[in-house]
Amino acid sequence: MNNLDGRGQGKSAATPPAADRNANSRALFSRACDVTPGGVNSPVRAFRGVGGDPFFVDRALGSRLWDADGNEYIDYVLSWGPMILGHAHPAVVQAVADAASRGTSYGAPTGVEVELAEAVRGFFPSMERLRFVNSGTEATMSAVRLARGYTGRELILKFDGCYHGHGDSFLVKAGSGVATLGLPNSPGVPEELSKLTLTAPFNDLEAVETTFRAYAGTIACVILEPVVGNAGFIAPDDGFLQALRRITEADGALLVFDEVMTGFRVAPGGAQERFGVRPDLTTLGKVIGGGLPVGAYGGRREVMDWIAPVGPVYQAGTLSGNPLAMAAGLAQLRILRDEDPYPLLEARTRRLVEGLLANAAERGVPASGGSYGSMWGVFFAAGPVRSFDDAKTSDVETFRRFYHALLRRGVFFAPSAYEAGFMSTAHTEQDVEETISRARDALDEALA
Ligand code: KE4
Repeated sequence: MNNLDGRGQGKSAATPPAADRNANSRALFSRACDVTPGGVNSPVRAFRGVGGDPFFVDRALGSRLWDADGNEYIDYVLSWGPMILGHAHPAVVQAVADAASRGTSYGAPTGVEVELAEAVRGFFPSMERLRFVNSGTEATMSAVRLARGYTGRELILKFDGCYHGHGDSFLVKAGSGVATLGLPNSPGVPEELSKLTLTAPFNDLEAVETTFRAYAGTIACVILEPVVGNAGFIAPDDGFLQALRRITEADGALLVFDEVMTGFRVAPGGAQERFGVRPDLTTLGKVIGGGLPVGAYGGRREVMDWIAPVGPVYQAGTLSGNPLAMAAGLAQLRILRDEDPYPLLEARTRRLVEGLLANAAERGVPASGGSYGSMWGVFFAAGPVRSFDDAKTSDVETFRRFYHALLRRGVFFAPSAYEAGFMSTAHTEQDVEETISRARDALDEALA
């Protein structure tokens, strides 16, 4: 099946033996478990949220993934967000190859870092100054250190279910892998540090106002996923983000939008463009690296000027601004900017969610969901899901059965009830209709 730019799908690496379609993945998983905790380099990949063992990827192209046994999947995980143009886009692959031929890292500034920074600022004008790092975690850790340094305050406020990477201050009622694994707070995070992280339920404005009254003048920042993706997909109530802007402004706390996932997804300029709220700081990741390790944080000039070497707040990184990662990110952002795939991505994503919800409604299965741009989510819960507590009322058992029935039918969703899904420009209309059809059969199997 061709995808948007006419690239045909490649032949699968190997046709799965009729007997066992997972033999190679199972052998790799066994070896991996002998050398790496849980056999994975990031917990959510271990399928603990859905049961069973993970497949190992052999290759990917466009909207497709093939595993080590040659099984083909329509991919909606897309590396948890980065692959907005689909896998192995020729422009991105070529940019990385060209960059590699000139060396892979210098530890000195390059022109491509400046070009990518200018391109990012073109999408996010609130990022008057920005700094590249190597992951979303580094971006959020740095943004919080900066907020504490700039304000001279120590407390931060986050929301239950929001995940901001694995920085110590964030592993307090976090979402994503922590939620999937049911780890409320991670061991190893000092109690003294956890006490500096206040939490509130997402969309609970009263809780936020109460917290600010109780801790007036002592909160360095509020950090949030402006559209939650790490507790499943949860949209902000009308006015919620605007109210956070007003409350933080009045108190002198900084407003930090963690747009690592929402950036370039819910709109070209992220949630801050879609909802018209200008945060003091923004963190980015995923899409800006085109699949290579890149994060970024940035915002108001007078705040960012507190970052070394201009200011006293220290942050550094050997591979920050890596030329291959910058080249991949720049290639991807140029296409997003010049080809404007957003109307198509939004329509295709909306159609997918509509189809998945219709499948459930036709069978009397409680389900709710939504999407903004190319980020989406569906819960096996009647809804509306406005908070992490609401999300936890989902029927995870039905989700697990549905998940594996769908995987066997060649569709790869995030292996957790508490994750958002994505869409790429490589997903065709036929891919989406085929997905809805396979999901209908998978749901019937799950309910049988
Ligand atoms: P990384 O350190 O994983 O690059 O970014 C951390 C991060 C920060 N903020 C938000 C809103 C994020 O979604 C993430 C990472 N997202 C998860 C998936 N929900 C990454 C997947 C994983 O942990 O393997």
